[in-house]
Amino acid sequence: MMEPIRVVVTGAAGQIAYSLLYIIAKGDVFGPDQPLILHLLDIPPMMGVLEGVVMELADCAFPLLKEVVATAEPDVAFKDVSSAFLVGAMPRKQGMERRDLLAANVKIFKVQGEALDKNAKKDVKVLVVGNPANTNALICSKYAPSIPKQNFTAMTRLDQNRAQAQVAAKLGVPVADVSNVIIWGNHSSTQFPDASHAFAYVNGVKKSIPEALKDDMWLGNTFVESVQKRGAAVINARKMSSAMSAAKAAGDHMRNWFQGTEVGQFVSMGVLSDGSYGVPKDIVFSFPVEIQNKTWKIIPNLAISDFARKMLDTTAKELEEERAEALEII
Ligand code: NAX
Repeated sequence: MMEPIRVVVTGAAGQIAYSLLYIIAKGDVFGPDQPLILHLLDIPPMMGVLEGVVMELADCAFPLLKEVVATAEPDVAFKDVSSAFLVGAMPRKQGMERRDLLAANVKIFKVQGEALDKNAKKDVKVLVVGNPANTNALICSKYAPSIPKQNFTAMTRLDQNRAQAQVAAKLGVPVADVSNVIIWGNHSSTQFPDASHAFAYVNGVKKSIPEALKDDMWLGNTFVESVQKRGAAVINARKMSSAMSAAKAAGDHMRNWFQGTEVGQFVSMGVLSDGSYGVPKDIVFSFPVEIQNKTWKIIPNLAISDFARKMLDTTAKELEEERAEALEII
């Protein structure tokens, strides 16, 4: 039997965590043989709700789940963890300015960065889901100097999954037959969903997406906009933000990080920019990556059209502005 690993989920009493904890505890992320100790962090007023979540986890009788630690103390929550899902964040309230939201979250991710630095394993893999996810990940890493910067990532996998589903629907093929759709940039409405390097199996034949679609207008207009606005569409319909799909995406992101990507497959992750594709350094930007031995690598040398260049520059500029605001607040 393998030794259990400790995994923390923050915002553990919230709606994304409610679906995510199930996926993790069932073994879908770290594998069917990896025992787990789950650490659940939320804020003091949510401890009653969290107790209910702990009861439900017990009632699921997951064979892999060895222990659950529920707490409002970051130092307890991050102790010896190998993997961290940072889902908890301050939600936008009515009348709240974007800057107020950023200010509240920058403070949360500063505290959590410090707690990770002090308590977590040095090879901890951190996924930030809570918004603004890219900038929160950057701030978190800055306050955890003893942990490699590459270990801090932000989630754009939900956007990737949404984009892949939309391409599959347009082509009339199963979603599993579409690969390598890319999300570039920020997890915000400036993100650039890009299917120009993606491919699909259509009637058993591998085709590039632009070739299979024969409709450049759709890829450059409707597709980009509908992926950018998908979150808002879900809120309109459900009166709540995406939760089940966000949890599934967080699980996909961490599973690929721990277990690798398939040969020729790339996935999108917000990672610290090294200047690839002319993107400024020192922002957490979503790039296509491949992963082996728990190490991601940006896919090099993809052709960037003039249209793509413009889109990359716009989303990078937004991230630079967010970084400037965040650093000013701190
Ligand atoms: P909920 O409001 O249901 O849950 C958030 C939970 O976080 C609450 O229980 C709250 O008490 C807790 N929390 C707040 N501050 C905390 C702190 N300092 N430490 C620990 N816990 C804290 O939100 P939910 O729908 O679960 O969404 C969580 C976050 O994910 C939001 O910031 C949301 O904007 C973001 N999302 C990010 C996505 C992405 O693709 N990156 C997509 C889905 C989602 O919108």
